[in-house]
Amino acid sequence: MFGFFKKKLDPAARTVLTEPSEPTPSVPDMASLHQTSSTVSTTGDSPATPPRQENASSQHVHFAAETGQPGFQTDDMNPHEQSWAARIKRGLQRTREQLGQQLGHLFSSGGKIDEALYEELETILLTSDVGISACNTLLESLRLRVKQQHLTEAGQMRAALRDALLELLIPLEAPLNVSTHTPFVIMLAGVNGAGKTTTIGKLAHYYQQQGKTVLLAAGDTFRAAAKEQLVAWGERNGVSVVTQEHGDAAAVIHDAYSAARARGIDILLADTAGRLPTQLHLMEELRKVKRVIQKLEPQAPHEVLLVLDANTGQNAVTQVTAFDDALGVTGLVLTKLDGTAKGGVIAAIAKSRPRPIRFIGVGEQMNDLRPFVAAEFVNALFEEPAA
Ligand SMILES: Nc1nc2c(ncn2[C@@H]2O[C@H](COP(=O)(O)OP(=O)(O)O)[C@@H](O)[C@H]2O)c(=O)[nH]1
Ligand SMILES: [Mg+2]
Repeated sequence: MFGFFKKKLDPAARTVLTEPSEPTPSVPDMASLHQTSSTVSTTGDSPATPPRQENASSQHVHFAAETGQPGFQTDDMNPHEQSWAARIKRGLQRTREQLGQQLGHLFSSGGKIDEALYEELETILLTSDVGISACNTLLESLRLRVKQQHLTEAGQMRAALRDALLELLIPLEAPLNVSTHTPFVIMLAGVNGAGKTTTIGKLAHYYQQQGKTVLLAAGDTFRAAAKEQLVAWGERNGVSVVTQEHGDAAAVIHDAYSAARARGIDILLADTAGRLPTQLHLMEELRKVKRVIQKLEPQAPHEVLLVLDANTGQNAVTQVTAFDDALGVTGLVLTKLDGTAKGGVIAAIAKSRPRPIRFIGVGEQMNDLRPFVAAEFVNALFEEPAA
């Protein structure tokens, strides 16, 4: 891993500066590197940071080219957009097979709208992890539409259900506005394996494509390989990563914030260790991260992003509630929609603890993350399967 990097030692700050050995689009500004390295090293003395002996010597900043330019070349937008449409459709394939195809069957049965039809519909919705509450809401909304529009045939219900689902999901469509603060701090939280680190890599790419500068903070100090995983994403994106050998999440993210501010970075993406909401001491660690950053910037973190694995189905709802109670969740990322038939959980979230779904993940590649667009999601779900 580290063989990819040229290491530079700054003896005064005792901070390791590393930059990708690959040719980057422009030459690093060494003055800014050194300025930042001293910023990083001095924050170890901050009262907000728990004192640790090796603190200063154990800080690492993996520097990428410092240009203010995106390190990643953008794709041509049109093919990219097309491929996203294909990706989301493919990504929702399993949910569509479960939900969409069963609905298709039901609606193409040629029957009349009657109680039996509503009952069948209820069963289909529940098996797609829509949840009881959202299911009831959808059925009520559907009954109303059927009445208002004087629908009688089962086939006419398809569009009505689609509209009902869209109405339920639209309030969750609230794109994240990162231009309110510089640096804009996004802290990612969630259970182990939800996709936090991968999402950070994808988000770094996403924001770079918009011409924004990004810094990553390796706040998962529990899992052995977590830091290396983040550094690898940094290398792929050509962005810098702040790490520590023996730090805790609060110390790493605190120092990363100082570095980001010193360098005028637009967005700081802070990784954290996975935890279950029942692990109270770990939830307390996240609250500490918040408190420590707030000493530097009272408004930060500007976004607490809860990353949810869509495979967990109804359990995702439990996670939203628990993390929100403990931390104040401001946005959600729903990952791995590509591998699950449980995409209906999105409706359950909308009903039980609505929080904006900022992004959805439909694969492991850099481009497999996009802002949540309710109509796009519903369309992909109701799309007829390709012949
Ligand atoms: N198929 C698929 N896999 C994903 C997605 N997001 C993350 N993963 C995979 O999920 C696994 C765990 O991800 P990771 O980011 O390490 O989770 P973390 O523990 O929350 O940081 C990795 O193998 C990722 O490649 C997604 O949207 N789709
Ligand atoms: Mg991780």
